[in-house]
Amino acid sequence: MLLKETWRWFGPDDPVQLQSVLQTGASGIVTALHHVPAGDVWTVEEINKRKNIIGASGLTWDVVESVTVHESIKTQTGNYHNYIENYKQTIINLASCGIKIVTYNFMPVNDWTRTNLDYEMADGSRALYFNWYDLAVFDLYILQRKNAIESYPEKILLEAENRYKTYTTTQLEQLRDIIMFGIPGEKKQTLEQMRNKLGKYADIDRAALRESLRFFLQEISPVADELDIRLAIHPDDPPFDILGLPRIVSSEEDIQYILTSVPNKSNGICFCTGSLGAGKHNDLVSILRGIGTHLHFVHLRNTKRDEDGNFYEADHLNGDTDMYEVVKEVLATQQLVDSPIPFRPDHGHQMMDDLKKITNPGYSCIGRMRGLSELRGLQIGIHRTLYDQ
Ligand code: DNO
Repeated sequence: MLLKETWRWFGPDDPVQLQSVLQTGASGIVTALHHVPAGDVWTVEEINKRKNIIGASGLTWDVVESVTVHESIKTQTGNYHNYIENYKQTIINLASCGIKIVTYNFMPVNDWTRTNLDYEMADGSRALYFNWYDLAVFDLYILQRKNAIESYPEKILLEAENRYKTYTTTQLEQLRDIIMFGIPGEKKQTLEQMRNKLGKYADIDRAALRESLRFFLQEISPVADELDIRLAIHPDDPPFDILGLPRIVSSEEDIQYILTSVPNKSNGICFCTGSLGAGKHNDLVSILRGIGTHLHFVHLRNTKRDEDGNFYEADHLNGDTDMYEVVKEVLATQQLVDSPIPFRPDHGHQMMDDLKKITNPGYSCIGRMRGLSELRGLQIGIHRTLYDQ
C-alpha cells in the first residue's frame, strides 16, 4: 500500500486554490480552522463548512494541522483544565465529521522559527533559512530578553553585535517580523505578548514541560482512542532550544519518552523530516524505527546545515537527509497498517512565476509541486521494487 499524497491548504484565503491542488495530483487536504482563536472549541458547524468547501472541489479533508495547544496547557497555569476540556470537545467534533488525524505541537511561545524567508538559492529560487547570529540579534537587541546573553557562545555574541551595528532600522523590523511570522491566517503576536509569554516560562524547565505534555496526553488520548482519532505531535522546528525555552520534541529520546509515557494507540507522531533533520544529533531512520506504527502523518522536506548549525531548506531530494532511506522506511511502516498514512511535501522553494506572487512562506505552489512530484516518483519506485511484485 502506498502513502496518501496530501497538500497543506490554509483555507479560502490561501493564494493557492483548491483547483490548483487538484492539478498537483494530491488527493487529500491538510488544513485547520485558523480563524478560530487558540483554545476555543471548533464547532461541528464550522468544521462542516470547511469540509464542504474542500469536498466540492473533489478533494477530501484528511488531516488537521493543527489544533493549537493553548499556552496555559503548556505552562499548567490559569484555566488550563478548561482548555483541555475544549480540546477534547474539538476532537470529538472533528471525529463526528469524519476527520480523524489531528496534528499539534508543543513548542513554547513561538511555532516554527526562521530568520530569512527569501534566502536566494543558486538557481534563483528562494528558500527559508535559519541563522544563529540573526536569532541572537533578535533575542539580544530587539526582544531584549532577560539573561539572553547566557544562551549564546562568545562567537555568536560578537557576530550578533557586529550585525546589529550594521543593520538598518528596516532590516531589524524585517527580522522581527520574520521570526514572529507564525502561521498564515492566525493572529500575529506582538513583542510585548511574546515577552509576557516568555515570562511564564521562567520556572519551567525541560522536566516541567515534559510533565505538562504527559498530563495533556494522558487526558486526551483515551478520548482519541474511543473516537479512532490519530494524534500526531509535530517536532520542534528547529529541533533545539531557542530563546531560552526548553524544547521537548527534538530528538529520538524525546519521541520515545512521548510514546512510552502515554502508550495509548492514538498517541502518535507527525514525522517531519525538515524539522528533525535540521538537528545533527538526529538519525531519521532510527527515529522512524522507534516510532513504528505510531507514525500518523509525514512531512517530507530537506535541509542543508553548515558547520555552525545554520541551515536552509534544500530541494526535497537533495539535502542532509537521505530521502530515499526515509521514504523506504516510511513505506516499510505503511505495509504494517491498514489505511494509507498521509504525507505532504512540506514547504518548497518560491520559484518561476511564484516569485512574482505574494505567497505564504514555504507554501507557494510550484516549489511544493516539484517536491511532490519528486517524492511521488521516489515512493512509486521503491514500492514497485519492494512490495508490488
Ligand atoms: C511550518 C509547519 C508548522 C507546523 C506546526 C504543527 O511550516 O511545519 O507550522 O504546521 O508546527 O503544529
